[in-house]
Amino acid sequence: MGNKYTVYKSDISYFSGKLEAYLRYKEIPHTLVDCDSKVMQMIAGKTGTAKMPAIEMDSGQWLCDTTPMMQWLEEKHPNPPIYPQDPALRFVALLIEDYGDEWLWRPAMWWRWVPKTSRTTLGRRIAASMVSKSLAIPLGAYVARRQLNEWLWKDGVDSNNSLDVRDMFFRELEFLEPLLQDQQFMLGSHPSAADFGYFGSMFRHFGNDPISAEVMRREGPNTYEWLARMWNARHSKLNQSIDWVWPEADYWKPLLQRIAKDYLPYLHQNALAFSQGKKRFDYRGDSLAFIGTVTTDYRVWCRQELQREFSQLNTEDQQRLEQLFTPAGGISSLHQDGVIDSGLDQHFQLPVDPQSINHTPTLAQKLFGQPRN
Ligand SMILES: N[C@@H](CCC(=O)N[C@@H](CS)C(=O)NCC(=O)O)C(=O)O
Repeated sequence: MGNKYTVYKSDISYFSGKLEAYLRYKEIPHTLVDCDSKVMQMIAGKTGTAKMPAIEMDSGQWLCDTTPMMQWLEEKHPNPPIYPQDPALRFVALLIEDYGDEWLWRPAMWWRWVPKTSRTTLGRRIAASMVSKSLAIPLGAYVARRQLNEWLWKDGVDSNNSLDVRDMFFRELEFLEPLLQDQQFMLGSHPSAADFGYFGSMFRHFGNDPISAEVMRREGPNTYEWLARMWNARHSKLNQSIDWVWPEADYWKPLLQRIAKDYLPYLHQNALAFSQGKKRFDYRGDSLAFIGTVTTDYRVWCRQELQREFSQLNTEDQQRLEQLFTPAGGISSLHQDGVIDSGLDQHFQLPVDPQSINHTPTLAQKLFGQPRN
């Protein structure tokens, strides 16, 4: 009998690493297919977007975008759950997953594309896998330039904040080290959505790319060990009963603060810019500013999802969350200006039926891809 899921991925892709670790942990049978540019076009035709990872199912339906994908898969393969049963802790897990996915993207791009050794290596590797080995050198230079511009220089990173973006990685290691020295996984004895959210950047970027991997080995040995633990985690090898831990230990403070004072304000400012029809906006947070950063509809949807989750909690659980975050600056930015609709609810309804997709890529998309996560 064939496998039920065909996973289109790349071994240097942030979100492919996240999804693959999830499937491995849950021991969900799947077949892996490496993406090249033809496969990417095929995915775009089936799902509407040239993005990986994507899953094709025997039914002919597709799954895309790792956060909704994992929620969908959890319904089909519920044991063991990656979302804690405690509704307030489930919210924390989802919030951290989102933070890992979206907030760590920028420093991951910095460490891959700014240091020259990394830029050259990764540019060639992508060009070779996407197009052809014989074109790796010239095309690699083009790929590197595209990534540098698209994700950094044209997205709010400049000479004023470039080193702050670099240092976001160090701040993460400072937070993760005591936590991962203390426990096996971020929220306790088993991997949760929070671990998978962090895994994308940590495994396929920071722990993989030539310069940042060395930094991690030196400055973040517990994090380095956790990467291997996550990659090799199989639920059948772990204890049946799960011990989840409420994130109140002192070492959580830096992350809770960044979420309260940087990430949630970013989501709010992005959503506000979206509602005003602005293609770019000046993000100003507690420790960072991104002037002229690109407004993304996907992150408006992420915020809407978090608001939806929060609104479904009972008053007591909402209060527990408010109390957890109060010393870190509070979560009022999650609620500020209410729900701003991304209009993407329908788009993220899974599974995707390719019959319903009418994808006609522009010439620019055909030539240069579709860079937006
Ligand atoms: N929100 C999506 C993001 C997927 C994504 O951004 N994938 C990147 C690779 S890690 C991609 O395919 N980018 C295509 C491009 O840059 O053209 C998810 O969670 O899967």
